[in-house]
Amino acid sequence: MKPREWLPSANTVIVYFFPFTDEIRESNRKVMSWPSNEWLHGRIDGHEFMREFSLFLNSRLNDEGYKSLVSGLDSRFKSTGFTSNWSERHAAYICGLGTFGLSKGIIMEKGTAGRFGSIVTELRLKPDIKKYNSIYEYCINCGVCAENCPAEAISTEKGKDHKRCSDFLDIVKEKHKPYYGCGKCQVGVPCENRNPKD
Ligand code: B12
Ligand code: SF4
Ligand code: SF4
Repeated sequence: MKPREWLPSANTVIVYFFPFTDEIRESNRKVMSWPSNEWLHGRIDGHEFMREFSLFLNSRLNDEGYKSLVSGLDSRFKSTGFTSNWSERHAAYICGLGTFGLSKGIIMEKGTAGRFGSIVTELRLKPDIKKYNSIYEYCINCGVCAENCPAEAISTEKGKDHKRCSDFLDIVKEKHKPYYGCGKCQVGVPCENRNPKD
C-alpha cells in the first residue's frame, strides 16, 4: 500500500533508523554460526523500544493536529511469510536513507545493522535529498554477507533466498523462543556500520 492508501491526507513519510550499538554488533561477530544473546535482545526488545518510540512520536503529531499513523502498527498491516503491505525498506530508499545491498538489507551512512520505523503524516516536511541514483548504489558487491550466512541463503549470482533465511530463523526460535534473529549478513561486513562506498 502506498502512503495515501494508508492516510488519504498524507503529505510526508518519516523514516528513521536505529543502528545497533557497538556492543550488540561486536557480540554477534564472535561466533558466526549462531546469534549472540545481545543480538537476539536487540532484535526483539530493541524492536519493542522502536514500537514505543513510534507510538510516542505518532501521538505527539496527532496531538499537534496532524493526522498521522504508524503503518507497521496499523490494524490494516499484514505480514504474511516473505512479504507485507508496508515495506520499511522501500520507504527508507525513497526517503533518502540509503540503497539496497546484496543481502537485501538497506545500507545507509550508518551501515545496515539496526531496525527501521516509519510514520505517515499530514505534517508537511522538507524532503531529504537522495544522494544516490540507483537501487544498489551503496553495495560494493564484495560477497562477505554471502560468506557469513550460516544458512547459505545469499549468493552473488542469485541474491537472497528468503525461504532459507526464514527456515534458519525458525530453528533459532525453537531454541530461544520468544527470541529469534541471526543478522550474520549485517556484521563483520564492510557495510556493517558505514557506507562502504565512502
Ligand atoms: C517478512 C520480513 C522478513 C522475512 C524475509 C522476507 C523479505 N522480503 O525480506 C524473513 C523472516 C526471512 C526476514 C529476515 C530478516 N529480516 Co526482516 N522483515 C520482514 C518484513 C516484516 C517485511 C518485508 C517486506 O515488507 N517485504 C515486502 C516487499 C515488497 O518489500 P521488501 O522485502 O522490503 O523489498 C524486496 C523487493 O521489493 C525487492 N526489490 C527491491 N528493490 C527492488 C526494485 C525492483 C525494480 C524490483 C523488481 C524488486 C525490488 O527486493 C527487496 C528485498 O528483498 C520487514 C518489515 C517491513 N514491514 O518492511 C522486515 C525487515 C526487512 N527485516 C529486517 C531485518 C533486520 C531482518 C533480519 C536481519 C533479521 C535479524 N535481525 O536477525 C533477517 C535477514 C534480513 C535480510 N538479509 O534481508 C529489517 C531490515 C533492516 C535493513 N537494514 O534493511 C526490516 C526492515 C525490519 C525493520 N523494521 O527494521 N525478514
Ligand atoms: S557485505 Fe558487501 S555484498 Fe553484502 S550487502 Fe554489504 S557491501 Fe553488499
Ligand atoms: S539473517 Fe542470517 S540466515 Fe538470514 S540472510 Fe542474514 S545471515 Fe543468512
